[in-house]
Amino acid sequence: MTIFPSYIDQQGIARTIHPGVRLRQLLTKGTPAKIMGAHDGLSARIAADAGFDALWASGLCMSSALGVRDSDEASWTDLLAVASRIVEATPVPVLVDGDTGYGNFNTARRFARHAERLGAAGICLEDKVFPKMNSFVGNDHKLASVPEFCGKLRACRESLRDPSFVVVARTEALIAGLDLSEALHRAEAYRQAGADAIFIHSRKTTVDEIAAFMREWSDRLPVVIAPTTYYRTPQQTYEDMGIGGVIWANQSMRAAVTAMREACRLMYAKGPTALEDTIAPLAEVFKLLEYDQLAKDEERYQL
Ligand code: SPV
Ligand code: MG
Repeated sequence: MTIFPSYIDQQGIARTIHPGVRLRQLLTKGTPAKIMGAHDGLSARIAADAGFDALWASGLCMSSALGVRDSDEASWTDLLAVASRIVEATPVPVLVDGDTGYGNFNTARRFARHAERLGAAGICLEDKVFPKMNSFVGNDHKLASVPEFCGKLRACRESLRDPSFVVVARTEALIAGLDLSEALHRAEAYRQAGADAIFIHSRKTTVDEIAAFMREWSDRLPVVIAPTTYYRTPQQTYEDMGIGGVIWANQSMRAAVTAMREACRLMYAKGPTALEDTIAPLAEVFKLLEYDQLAKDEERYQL
């Protein structure tokens, strides 16, 4: 993985022109990057405020926020509109979930170019066939052929203008019930096709198959994971395994579902007094969205 030029400021923060450069640094810094799922501008702000290194514009969570299923029901323009709000909300680099690339190499590369233009740090494409289904739903996860998916990756790489824009190749081999050797074979083919990092996905409740993958993979390219089902794994384990980034893909959206459901239940049953003390005061919302900065800017610019 190539690191592009940048400088480190006095706080030790890498300042770069393109967010792709920052994401590359995060994935190669030696401790796993902490990457939080976001589904809109507000969840992006909250995650960045909490200190996360990067954001995952999650297909599942953006679809859920749009009220549709994570099975390519939302169009890619729908999803990129949301991703652009996520990018705009914070200075933190955003990795956009590109699902399968919405068809063939041609739709995938248009998606990649649009994501690049809206200021994302990178995209992640997965080796399933369109339309895909969320990896945790059912057992019918058909994979694209290796040559077909490599063609998609090469088409993206060759149509992107910014060489620092990150292309993550995600293999769903383990999700599809295939074995470790197939996952490794695919990851190596995707590396040779120009991927900058590999996302190895698993829905086991332990980290074992990821650990087995990492032992064989070594450090050929940075690896990202999403421990949705094996969340109990101690954080140190990921570092010991040499993981580049841990994506907490959907916890924020699920937290929002629980909170909104409970608020609606209480409002309906008892009225607003039942929850006023437990919900964020408007002052907190205004602080989060920097209303005070707008007031200062008005003094400066609204003459
Ligand atoms: C997503 O967040 O949309 C993902 C990760 O692709 S997962 O839902 O874990 O498959
Ligand atoms: Mg997804």
